[in-house]
Amino acid sequence: MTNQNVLTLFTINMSHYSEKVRWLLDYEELPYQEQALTPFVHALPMLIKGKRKRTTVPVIQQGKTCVQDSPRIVAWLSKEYGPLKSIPEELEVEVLEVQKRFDAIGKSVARYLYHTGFAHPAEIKNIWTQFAKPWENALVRMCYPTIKGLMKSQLNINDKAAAKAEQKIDQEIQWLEQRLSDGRQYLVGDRFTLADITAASLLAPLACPAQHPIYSTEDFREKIASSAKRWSASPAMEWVRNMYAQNRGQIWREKPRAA
Ligand SMILES: N[C@@H](CCC(=O)N[C@@H](CS)C(=O)NCC(=O)O)C(=O)O
Repeated sequence: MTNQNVLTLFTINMSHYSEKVRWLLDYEELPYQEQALTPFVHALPMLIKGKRKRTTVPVIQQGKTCVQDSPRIVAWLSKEYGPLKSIPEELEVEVLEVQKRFDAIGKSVARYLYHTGFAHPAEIKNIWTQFAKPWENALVRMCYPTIKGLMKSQLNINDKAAAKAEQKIDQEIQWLEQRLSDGRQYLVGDRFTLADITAASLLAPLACPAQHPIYSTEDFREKIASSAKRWSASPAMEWVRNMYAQNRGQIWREKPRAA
């Protein structure tokens, strides 16, 4: 790959949508460099790169091209590097439907986890600043109450909304278990696809698979995701952990660079 062709993936370490695209790139064996951003500090660069009035990660960049939003990134990768083995042509419609379904619960998962997670500021600050430069580290720790307030209003984190998020997650877990009830291993067809990558990565912060560098830590499991223990022995969460054990491979063979 020439410099112009290098793929750069902008992520946040705790972000499950980032994990979805990271997993896809790893599975498709598309070489990329990951740049890990510090929450809050990420907003302006992502707003500028994304050009969509949004501040979200993941964003993928190749030369002057930047694509924001995970399903748009999937479509762009399919166009540039397709056909992708995770989206077999004959299963494409169904695979993309399942992608849409699980993309739609990402916000509920984040809302639900931050609702309990914010009771553990030391752990949240440590995770947020894993890749921070010294000035970012100081800024995020100093502004934590403000950042927390902004996130609470932006993500609508309150008791009522968290209870609704719990119901929504519960419904999707039931859908997943119903889908797997005939003994199938994969969500669409008889092979591993983007449908499995999306479902497993969007549910990973609840299932806390051992392979994930953030969700597997004791601080994350015991503090941030403590409320998700209610599902932890469910067949759906076991399926997520199996997908990780069997199909994820090593995450961060190369540590991301701080952006
Ligand atoms: N629809 C987007 C959602 C991405 C998203 O919500 N990302 C979260 C992290 S998991 C984020 O960037 N939050 C910070 C922000 O909105 O500025 C996608 O699929 O990429």
